[in-house]
Amino acid sequence: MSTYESRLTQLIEQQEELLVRPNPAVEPGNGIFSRHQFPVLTEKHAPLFWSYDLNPETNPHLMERIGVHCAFNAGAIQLDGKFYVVARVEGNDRKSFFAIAESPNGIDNFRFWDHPVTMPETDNPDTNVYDMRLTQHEDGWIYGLFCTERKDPNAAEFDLSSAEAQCGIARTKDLKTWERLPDLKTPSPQQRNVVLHPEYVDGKYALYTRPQDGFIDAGSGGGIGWGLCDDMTNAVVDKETIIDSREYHTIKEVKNGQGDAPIKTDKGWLHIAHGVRGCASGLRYVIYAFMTSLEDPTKLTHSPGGFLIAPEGEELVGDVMNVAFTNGTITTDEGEVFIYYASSDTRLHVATTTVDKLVDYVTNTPADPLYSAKCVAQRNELIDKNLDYLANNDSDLLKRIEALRVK
Ligand code: M1P
Repeated sequence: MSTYESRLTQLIEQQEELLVRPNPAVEPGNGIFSRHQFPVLTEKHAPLFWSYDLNPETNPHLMERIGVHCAFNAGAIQLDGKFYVVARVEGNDRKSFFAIAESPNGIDNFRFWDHPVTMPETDNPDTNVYDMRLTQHEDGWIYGLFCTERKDPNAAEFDLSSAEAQCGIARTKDLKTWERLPDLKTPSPQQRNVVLHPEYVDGKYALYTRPQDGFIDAGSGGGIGWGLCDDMTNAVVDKETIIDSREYHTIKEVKNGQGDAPIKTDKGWLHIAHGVRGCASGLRYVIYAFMTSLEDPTKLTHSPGGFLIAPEGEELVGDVMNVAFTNGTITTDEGEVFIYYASSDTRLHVATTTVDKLVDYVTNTPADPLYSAKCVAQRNELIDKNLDYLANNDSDLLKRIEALRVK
């Protein structure tokens, strides 16, 4: 057998195994959501014909020609019962592009479509595009808002790193054909993590923004912003109001950003976002949740303390370490929630839960009291309530918990 034939057989077998592998929930978890055993998308999910020249005459060693490096931060949507993610796929050349993968159940069997998304450009070409948020708006369009990154036009001659991030906008009806619209204009020097609210507010489009002074630093940008705009074909936000602020010594002290569009629940708009803090090993990205009012979506009503999802195990390691990031969720008519989160800018995972559980989490988890002494008081309150409960109930399971205590 030639090198070409044996390598091709191996590659096909490995990919077949990967694509159909079941992805069971890891139980018991924390009761809020379930992690699943395997990532839902990796670079190894990319079709072989994306990276190899499959002609044995021109590629007898069956070498990769244009490598796919990773598949991560994905927007998500359910259409006609199928689960779709629009992943950020990155080539070995560091450039990201969007590619759609679909699954029958949202947790495994994801397969990429044959071609990545051909995203039209504006007059100002995008150097890099990533992190699409998909919103099915009540105007009938599916909008994809994403980061468009370009070289900073004011960078000094030999500064080849400074960049500018802005919000690119495209819309589609079928995820296949995309109409590119002008980039969003806001008062802020740069923008990333901009998300379209699914409903009109006061007859206008509403956007979650993330004002930032520089490409990395939020600077004077105070947190997750909110602004209204008249027209998505020429989107201008004149005024940004901060609805979820950064806070000293919290999981979101350096910056934060809206994940996907919020989930509408009976109790309010449920948001899943990311928060960033600094530490000796660099920036640490975690996922957190909050809720805003149905009547006034700029009003924060619940802000559970701490993170919802933090990177753990192999999630901690990748191109950009210590990152859990989300820009896609799917909520089914049955109230199941699929949170697509990526780890360390390398691979995509899913956490499954329900609207009921998330509402319970957001409304019953106490807010961060911001001081250690207050955190101890908060925990003591829970401990005392539990010990009192154990003392007054004597079912077998409670007795077993009681037996674990220091006597
Ligand atoms: O590298 C971690 C993340 O950094 C950025 O997020 P933020 O704008 O909050 O800093 C984005 O580039 C994101 O894609 C990336 O995962």
